Amino acid sequence: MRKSIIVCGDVHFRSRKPKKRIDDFLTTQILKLSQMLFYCENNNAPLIIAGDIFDTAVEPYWLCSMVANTIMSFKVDIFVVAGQHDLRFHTKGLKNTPLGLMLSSELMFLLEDKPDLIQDQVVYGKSWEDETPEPIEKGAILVTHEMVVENDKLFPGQSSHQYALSLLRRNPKYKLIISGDNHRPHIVKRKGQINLNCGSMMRSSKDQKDYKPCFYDVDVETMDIKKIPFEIEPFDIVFDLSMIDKEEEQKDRIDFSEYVKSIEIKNDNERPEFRTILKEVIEEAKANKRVKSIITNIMENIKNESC
Ligand SMILES: [Mn+2]
Repeated sequence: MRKSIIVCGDVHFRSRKPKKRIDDFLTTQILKLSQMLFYCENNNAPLIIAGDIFDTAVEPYWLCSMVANTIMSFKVDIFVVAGQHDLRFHTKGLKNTPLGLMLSSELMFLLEDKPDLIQDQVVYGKSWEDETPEPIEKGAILVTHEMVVENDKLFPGQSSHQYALSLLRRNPKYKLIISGDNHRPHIVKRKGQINLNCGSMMRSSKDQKDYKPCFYDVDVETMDIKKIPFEIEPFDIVFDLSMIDKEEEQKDRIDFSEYVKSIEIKNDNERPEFRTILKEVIEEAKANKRVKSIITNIMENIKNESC
């Protein structure tokens, strides 16, 4: 019989639905959790979540209760590491957080640098910004919450990431590294090692239009990985596309209202000099040379006339 662990990442349980989602987001989240737990129970397998179980450390009690009730309706062990979203102000310690509550009530178990034996496998955990535990023997499993990318950075200028291949190369004693944080999934293999990055459970923005969220069934003996798609509605059923279209239209227009709001004027003495504001706006808007020279000329003319 297949001996497996069921794996997912970045669940992000949240009480407030993302902008533009028009479905019953709460029910959708609970249904997905139920789908996974149902699968685990039927396959007699534990669930491992690679961090960011809750979206914020201030999710309300009623959301925690719904999650707890769902977990209690199944007989499944859940092992987790903490992501930065699980922490209060992204600082260490789970006291006074929804995840802390799940752990103290033993609805979830925290994987740490002292290994757990799960399905006869030695499993270590590395929560966000923890040190990578060094396994005693080869062939261990690591569950980690850190930014691992397959090939490309997620956005230009991203620096706090690492590449899947180099992560595997640097940690040869792990046969499987399950990672969360990067919401884009990948499976990267290297000389008998695997990095499984699970991706997010929910679609929360228009960038995920073609994204099909999944969880994974990993056979711990053969390392065969089965991808199990979450049951989802088509994108245009759960997202307000008209709002997205409008946003696309406005994409190239730069909105300075936030910047203007940020210039709080209490009295005339504190009013920033007009030239300073103009200069900052030009910088923000990345104005081209022609625009810059027109503005400079006008400013020169104003200066000359006022002299
Ligand atoms: Mn996340």
